[in-house]
Amino acid sequence: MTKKNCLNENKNCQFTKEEQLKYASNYFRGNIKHELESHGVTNAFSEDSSFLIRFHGMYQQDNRDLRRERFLQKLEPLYSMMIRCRLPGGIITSKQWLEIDNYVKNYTLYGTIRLTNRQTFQIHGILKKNIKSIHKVLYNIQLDSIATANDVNRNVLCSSNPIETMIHKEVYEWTKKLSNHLLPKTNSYFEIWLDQKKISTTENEPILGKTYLPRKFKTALVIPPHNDVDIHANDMSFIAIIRSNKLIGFNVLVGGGLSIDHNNKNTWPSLAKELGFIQSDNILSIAESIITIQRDWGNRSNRKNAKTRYTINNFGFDIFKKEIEKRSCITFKQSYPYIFLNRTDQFGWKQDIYGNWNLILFIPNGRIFNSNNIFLKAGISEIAKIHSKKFIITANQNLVIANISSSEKDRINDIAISYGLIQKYSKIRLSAMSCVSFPTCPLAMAEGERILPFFLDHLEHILIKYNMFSEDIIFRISGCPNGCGRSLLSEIGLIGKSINRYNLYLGGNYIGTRIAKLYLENIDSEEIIKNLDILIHRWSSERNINERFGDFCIRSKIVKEILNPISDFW
Ligand code: SRM
Ligand code: SF4
Repeated sequence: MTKKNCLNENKNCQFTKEEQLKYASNYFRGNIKHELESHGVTNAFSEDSSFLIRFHGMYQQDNRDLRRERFLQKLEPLYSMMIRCRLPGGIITSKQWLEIDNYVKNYTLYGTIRLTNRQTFQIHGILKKNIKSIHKVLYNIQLDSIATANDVNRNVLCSSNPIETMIHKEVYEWTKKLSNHLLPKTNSYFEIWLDQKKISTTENEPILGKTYLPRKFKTALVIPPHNDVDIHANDMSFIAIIRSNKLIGFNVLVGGGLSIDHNNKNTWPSLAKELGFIQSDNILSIAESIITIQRDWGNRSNRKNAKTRYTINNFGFDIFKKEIEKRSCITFKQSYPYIFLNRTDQFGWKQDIYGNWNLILFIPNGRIFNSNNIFLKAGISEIAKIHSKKFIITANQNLVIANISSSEKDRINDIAISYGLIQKYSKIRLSAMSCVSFPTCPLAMAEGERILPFFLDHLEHILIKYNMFSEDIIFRISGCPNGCGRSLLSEIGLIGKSINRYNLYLGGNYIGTRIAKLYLENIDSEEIIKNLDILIHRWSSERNINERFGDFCIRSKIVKEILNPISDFW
């Protein structure tokens, strides 16, 4: 293994075990095929293979609720796989949806589809013996799970607001092109999961390289004024600049990211920084330059220091920017001004500029299942049977039934109502988000998705008490400091520490351009509610006109504003 990717040639640089595995895996093949075909006593992949299958969009998990009971019964954990589909911009046809819905019903342990905050869906609970069947289903409907996990460019986000369709269509086309351009080129996915023949003996990855990226890499395209994709959580973002109703190009940003380690000051969240403006047709060149710099300069000896924001910090922003210009032969122009007004999806029936209708459904936590009174799974599949166009998964874990003609509208509305898909919810609930966390996430420290309704019930009650019920607050939970629920970009953010204990962060803003600051550490749900009651009461009586909760927390010095996360976050 060469050391040419070492961060610092002079130091005695050690590659991580993950880097060595990637290098030796022959483009993500490793021993996966053999382990897939051997039917031993375990339902699990080995540790090495479970790392490598991530490059094919799967995670090995077990049901953590059952761990203890199975241990006592001397059974191995209930292993299964979660698969994440690649869906640039979140667009899926109704026909594809029906096939997925059908698969989930017949082949999974949990029977649910989980919309993610990166505009795709995850299927949890697929047994190893069934894993090839999901890839066949995906292949038959022109989908796959390539590059949705591990050290590659992940599912590319695109604003999902269906109203400004003309611009949306153009930006979505760039989203697809970017996704395809940055995709791994190896044939290993097709050989392992679809039994296709090896097409060439010499593979190469012109953009990503043999050991791919040092860490996961995230890309988003956004159409102001809606920051619905949360650009600051991304390594690379493109802000569509629209003048006279035309897309004239993009402002480019780099280095956003949110994960931290509790009490590890060498980790910090970061907002993405503006590089400048480019014309639309320069987007692939610029993206390729950014990603190859991260490939070549990113830290491969410490995965906690490997994301783009750390590379930028290690080398310096100006040097990073100059290198992009050098590699792409494109000079950034001055960024254009733009504004963000919100992040939350618009719900209900909305007509686009062509006169087509869109029904934007609120999906609590993105979890598609049938409960006692809301039949999300059944209702959406009924709609998919009659609506021949597309659905859009939003980066807020919601679903748009898009492009509905006026003649279809009443029928779809009737189905939506009869299955309970259209309900009245408070603003705070509609904006809230949590990561998955227990029982499937192996990294979970505290509850996420399952405890969100508890907090929202209490918060609604508090808002009613202080006459603030019509107000919106961005409230988010992440079950651990990896921060998948994007808590550090919320006005009230919880990050799990251990069972029923969280750190409480405040002071992020409504539009997602300010990082939240730690207010209280390691408190339980009762203390969280008690403290939020006091703070919301103060906000209701001391706020300036229309002042948002996050802004109030900063102005009132409840928490200090984070101007430079490296020095101010901890
Ligand atoms: Fe995430 C890992 C779920 C968005 C930061 N994330 C995980 C895993 C795969 C756990 C694991 O590694 O075994 C979780 C699977 C749980 C499960 O059972 O489904 C998981 N992440 C999610 C999802 C499903 C949360 C959701 O409820 O929507 C999101 C899937 C997005 C997708 O479709 O690709 C998800 N994860 C995020 C985000 C938010 C975003 O990207 O906008 C972040 C923070 C932004 C960022 O990257 O800085 C995020 N996830 C992480 C990290 C920390 C990465 C790091 O920089 O250190 C991990 C752990 C890791 O990679 O080592 C992680
Ligand atoms: Fe799992 Fe932590 Fe991500 Fe939640 S934030 S899904 S607990 S890794």
